[in-house]
Order: sequence, then structure tokens, then C-alpha cells
Amino acid sequence: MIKKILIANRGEIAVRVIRACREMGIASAAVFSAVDRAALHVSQADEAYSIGAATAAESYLNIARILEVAKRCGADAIHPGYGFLSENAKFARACAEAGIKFIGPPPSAMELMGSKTRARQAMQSAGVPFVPGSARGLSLAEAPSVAAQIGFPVMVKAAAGGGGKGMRLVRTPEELKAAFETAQSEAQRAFNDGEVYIEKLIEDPRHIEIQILGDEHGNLVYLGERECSVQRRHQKVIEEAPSVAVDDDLRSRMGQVAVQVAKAAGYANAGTVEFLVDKASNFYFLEMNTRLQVEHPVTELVAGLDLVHLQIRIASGEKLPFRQEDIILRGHAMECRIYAEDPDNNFFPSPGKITQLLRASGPGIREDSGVYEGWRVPLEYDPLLSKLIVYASDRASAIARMRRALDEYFVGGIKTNLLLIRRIFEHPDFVAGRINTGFLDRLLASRPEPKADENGLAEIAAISAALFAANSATSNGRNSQSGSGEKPGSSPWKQVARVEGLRNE
Ligand code: MV4
Repeated sequence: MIKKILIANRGEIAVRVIRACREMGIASAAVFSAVDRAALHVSQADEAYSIGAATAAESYLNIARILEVAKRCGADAIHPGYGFLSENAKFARACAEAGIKFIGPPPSAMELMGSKTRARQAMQSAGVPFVPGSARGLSLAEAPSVAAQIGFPVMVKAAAGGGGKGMRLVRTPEELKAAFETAQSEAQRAFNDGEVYIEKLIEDPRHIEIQILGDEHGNLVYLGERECSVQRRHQKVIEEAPSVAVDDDLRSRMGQVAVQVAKAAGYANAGTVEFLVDKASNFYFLEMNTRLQVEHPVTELVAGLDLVHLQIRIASGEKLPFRQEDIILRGHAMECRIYAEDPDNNFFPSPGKITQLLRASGPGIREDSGVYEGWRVPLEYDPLLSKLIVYASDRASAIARMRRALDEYFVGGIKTNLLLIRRIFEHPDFVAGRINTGFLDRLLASRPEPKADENGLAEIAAISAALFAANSATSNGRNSQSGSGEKPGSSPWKQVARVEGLRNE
């Protein structure tokens, strides 16, 4: 029986785990860095402990300090959240040695999946379809013949990589040598491991992943897919379940392969098997993430399950309370990641004080947030503020619901990506489900809608904003969505229409 869990994380995911603890009658212990003393997760936990200076290396990555706190406060388990130490096999082993249960997979599975070449070899033996290419690391001398055999274009990838680091696209034999050497040195620098291998390029793929869940008695199930193609530089922005590209037959084939992957890795607890899906609906194993993911809520909503509860029950030694045939996926869920960053300035992080925070609520809305009004967002960590998640009976209703929720949502004092998210939800390709991993780059390369008469409009909008501000006793104040608290707002069109009384939207 787990009685107290230390959460080795911060922000929305720490709050998410603390909530599960509270619901399960388990005590929660938070840890915090020097700049997180007043963070939301600290006030939500039953106990909280300082673990060091602001930089992650000195606090949320500080294995010795975190274990010392866990022992001192009597925690019997540690939940690592995502990021930080969540995929660190050394940390998982150190937990086991300290007699503290790591809520996650066995360290051996984490190690296997940490090496793309080792994972590919294991999957080859298990008969899992992976992207065609070399199963092992290559030398520069071997590269040309292997690439020629696979057929150009190819990808050169770091074995220790993930998230796009140490990855090079090679279109012709002439480009191979330079790309191979760059990938090698990038991998050496980033991961202290220069091993690289070659894969066939899958052109304009969708990124679709399968959630799996396994207990420590060998039972494994899949909980359907998440469509994660809307991303920029490997940072996801919108995720949904189900994917418009996956029908029942494809889902069950991908699900069975995902379970096969997990079985071959000796996996237990929650995990995600990533696939690339090409235009002809062929799917290829890409990598496995050995942690709870940011986008887990969309799966929770369509499956009607609480993944954190289940992680904790699995870590306590319980058997899965259902079999594959008991899993029913229903409805449609979508998630937006709200980041403190400035899309108009190269997505620069935008730390600072949140002077106003208006949230969305009502039917079908879930908000997983790590912030509050008056909180100063620190510069040191990932700029994710919160996740806005909707659930509805079908995709069109979920989009309508998300647009409504975005209308309600406002963050003042710092820049956010809320306007960009709104643009995505209004884009005809997104609405039609015509998305792949290039969608967001294409949208960003295209010009934003308001074109004609920008100057005159801005002026009128500024006047209208002032009128709304003067009338703030009756206004809900959400009319400015710019995040800067200065600009006239996301939708000057709408405000002008209101002021002039031309239309009633
Ligand atoms: C690929 C690919 C196309 N073909 N591999 C990017 C992150 C890394 N984990 C794998 N990635 C890719 N690997 C082959 N053989 C395209 C990508 C890719 C991508 C994958 C998932 C989500 C977003 C992406 C964006 C650009 C490229």
C-alpha cells in the first residue's frame, strides 16, 4: 500500500498528480526550487520541501537531494511526472535501491527505449513494423551503401536522440557525408554518444501515438490513439483523440503492435508508443516514451479512465481492473497547450507576472493548470502554463466547444500563444482534419488574416478597448486576448462591430 507520494516535478503535472493523491487518500509531498516557493503545486500538496537553486540541474534534476527528501518525509513512492527525471533509468534504479517505489516502468525498459538502435533491434526480433533502415549504429564508411540500399531521401538519426535532436534529412547521395558528420557531432555533444543510424524518410507523416497500460503481472492493454501532428519544432501544440486518420481496423492493428512493443520491452505502468503514419495509412514504430505524457488527458476523456490513479494502483502491485475488450472509446477530446511565449517574436519565452487570469469552464471543459493570477512565471523551466481540454460527442462539436472555451480564456501580463491556437481552430485544413507534421509550419508561413486597413482598425479597436475598460464594472474583461495587456486584442473585428452596433455576434 502506498501512503505517501513525493512528486518530483512542478507546474501543471505536479498539480495533476497531487489531485489524484487527494482523491485516493494518499498523502502528497511537493518539492520546489528557489523560484518556485510560491508555485501552485507547493500550496496544493500536503507537504512541500525546498530542494535547491533555480536551475533544474540543482533542483528538479537533483537525484541525491530528491531521494534525501523522500526518505526524510517518509514517502513510499515517487511520481516523476514528465520531463525532468521521468525517463532517467539511473533515477529509477536509485529509487529502488532506496526502497522507494518509482511510479513508472522498470529501469530496464527505460534503458532499452533510451537507445533507438537497441529499441529497433528488439522490435525487429519481435516482428514489429519499424521505419525501414539500419537496425544498428553505422560508421561513415558504411553509410553510403546502406543509404543507397534504403533509397533516398533518408534520415540520419542519433541513437540516443529523440525530439528531433541529432536528426538530418538527406535528399541526395552528395549530401550524405556532411549530414552524417553533423548528426554525429551534434549527438556527441548533446548526448555524449555519437552513434547514428539511417532510416528511410517518411514524407509528410502524421504523428500518431498509442497509449498503453500494463500491470506488473504481464497484462497489457491499449487505450486508443492520440493525433499529435500539430507541432512546431517538435513541441506539440494541439492533440486530439481519436485521430480522423484512424479507423477501427487501423486502431486495432496499431494497438496490437503497441502492446507487442511493450511486451518485448518487459514494460509495466503507463507508456506511449509513437508511430509515423504515411499517406497510404502505413504505420511505422518510431519510439516509445516511458512516462506519462503531457497529452494524457485526451485519452482519459475518451476512455473514461484516470491514468494517474491507474499508474498508482499498478505501482502498488494491483492487477489491471479491465481487459482489452472492456475498453470503450467514446466521443472526441482535444487539448491545447497554453505556453508563455511570443509567437510574434520567434516564440521567445515570456516569463513574468500573470496580472489577470480568466479561465474557461462549463460543459465539457477541463483545465489542467500550474499557474494562478498574481503568479510570476519563472524563466528557468518549460513555458507551459496550462492545458485547455474539451470533450464532446464528435470532432465538430469539440472544435466548437474549444473555440468557445478560447473565447472565455484570457491571460494578462505576459505573452501567450492563445491567438495562434485560435488561428489553428479557425483554419479550414485543421477543421477538415487535413493535418500532418508540416501543418503548423505551413500556417505560420502564411500571412495572418487581418490584412486590409490594419492601421485604421487598430485605432478604432484601441478606442473600443478603452471603452470596454472604462465599462469594466459590467464587463468580464476578456476582450483583449493579446496576452500583452496592451494590444487591442485578438479580434478587433468583433470589438469594432460591437462598438458600432453593426452586428450582434
Ligand atoms: C522521421 C520523420 C520522417 N521519416 N523519421 C522527429 C522527432 C523524432 N522523434 C522523429 N522525427 C521524425 N522522424 C523518418 N524516417 C519525421 C519526423 C518528424 C516528426 C515526427 C514526429 C512529430 C513531429 C515531427 C516533425 C518533423 C519531423
